[in-house]
Amino acid sequence: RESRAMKFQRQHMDPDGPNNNSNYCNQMMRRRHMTEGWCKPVNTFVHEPLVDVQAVCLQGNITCKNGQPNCHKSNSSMNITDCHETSGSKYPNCDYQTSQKERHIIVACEGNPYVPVHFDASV
Ligand code: UM3
Repeated sequence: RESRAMKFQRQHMDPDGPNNNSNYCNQMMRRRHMTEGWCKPVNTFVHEPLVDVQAVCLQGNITCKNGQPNCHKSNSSMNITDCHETSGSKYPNCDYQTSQKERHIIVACEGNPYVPVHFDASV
């Protein structure tokens, strides 16, 4: 079955993006299987090399939103796309707003190797 590390990559990694396309989130949320059974309401894609995102696990250690101690904030800002479900979206016709940003990312890391398993926030 899919590991938590592989799930992070499926849900949050798109190194070859962003494409300047207002349909990006509608396409990617479906292609990455986040519109099956429900519409995942908020999801961020990171457009940086995987090694650079994995390296965030060695950067500034902070508390996660859920109180766990294993979150890390990137030293540099990164190219990301936030996908937000629109007010008119109705499963199974999941509809998203696409917003490109440059932000520091905060990820939770786990395991050995210590790798990203959850996207906590961008700041
Ligand atoms: N989420 C993002 N980006 C944000 C905030 C939240 O992708 O800026 C996602 C991450 C979580 C989900 O899914 O919302 C619930 O918090 P994950 O644990 O599978 O990464």
